[in-house]
Amino acid sequence: MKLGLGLYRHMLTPENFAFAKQAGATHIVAHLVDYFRGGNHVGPDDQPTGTDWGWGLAGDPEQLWTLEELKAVRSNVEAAGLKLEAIENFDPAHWHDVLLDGPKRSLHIENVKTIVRRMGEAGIPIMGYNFSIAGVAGRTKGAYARGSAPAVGMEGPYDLPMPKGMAWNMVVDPAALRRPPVPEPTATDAQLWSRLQRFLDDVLPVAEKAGVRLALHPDDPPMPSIRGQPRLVYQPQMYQRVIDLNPSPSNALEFCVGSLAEMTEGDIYDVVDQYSRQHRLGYVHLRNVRDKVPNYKETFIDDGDVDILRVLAILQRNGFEGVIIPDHAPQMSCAAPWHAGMAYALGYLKAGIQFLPNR
Ligand SMILES: [Mn+2]
Repeated sequence: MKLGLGLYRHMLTPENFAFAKQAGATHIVAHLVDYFRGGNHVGPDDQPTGTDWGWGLAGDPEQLWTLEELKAVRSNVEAAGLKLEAIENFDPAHWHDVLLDGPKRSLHIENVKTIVRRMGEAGIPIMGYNFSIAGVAGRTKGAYARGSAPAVGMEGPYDLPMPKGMAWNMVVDPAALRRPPVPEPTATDAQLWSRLQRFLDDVLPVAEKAGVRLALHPDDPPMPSIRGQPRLVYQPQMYQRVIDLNPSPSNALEFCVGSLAEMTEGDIYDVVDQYSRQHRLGYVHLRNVRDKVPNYKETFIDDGDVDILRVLAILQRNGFEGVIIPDHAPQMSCAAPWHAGMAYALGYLKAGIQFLPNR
């Protein structure tokens, strides 16, 4: 098992790579989408939270990530003595009509295939993604964690209809901001699953050939619906359905223990055992949480409902050899709140991994 750190786009700097290395990480998971452009957030270094217009503006629909750009991220990571394990999340500007089944679907499927091919050529083995119409919406921020540390959580459902012009909690049509919101029609559960099935069937052959695994994140937050739109994986057993949709070895999971623990059904240790036994984990988000949707709160890694050391032991027993990253951490009171929170989580995980038997 290997330890990694996830970095947002604006954090992909030599200083942060050195920080990861110093904290004992060997791998990086890089976000290339700028979640903070034109949005209203508490602070640029924390998790994006945003407003009813989501996190802000999606990227340039005409400009896919280039091979040179992907190679540069990899070589910058390697220059710091680390490995680039994954890119996390497609830009909604590049694939929103795959999620919405809109008029640009064919073009957007080609966009995804192009990005996956380029990742293969750049030697980046995993693409983490979240197949969600409304995205990571409806979370609140407060002094929820130990010692009143700022953390993310949920304080009830979020049912305000999603307006047209948004996808995946970002604005994909900036003109929508200048007109009264018109609700995006509600998809059914069956439509959402059929969109995923078509996506996997279209893209997985390309991914296999490129040597890239697509790793699906469960819903964050895992509610049956957000903003009037259905969710895909909001109970643990729904992850099995994703695996069973397509037997390709490139059909993998971005296994988020925190989101899985926020779900109202299932025992988290059984869930970790069930999926790690099938060897379908791309990489693991490992964070702790207290309570369940719609009222859960993110916590320090040693302080929630989940025995993280027990999770590590199950992953080890089932032969998981991939990367775990802290995912999110509460902010700590000091000059570098995000970095302190991550250093704390990385140190805890590092010790946990070192303490495992037969490592
Ligand atoms: Mn996660």
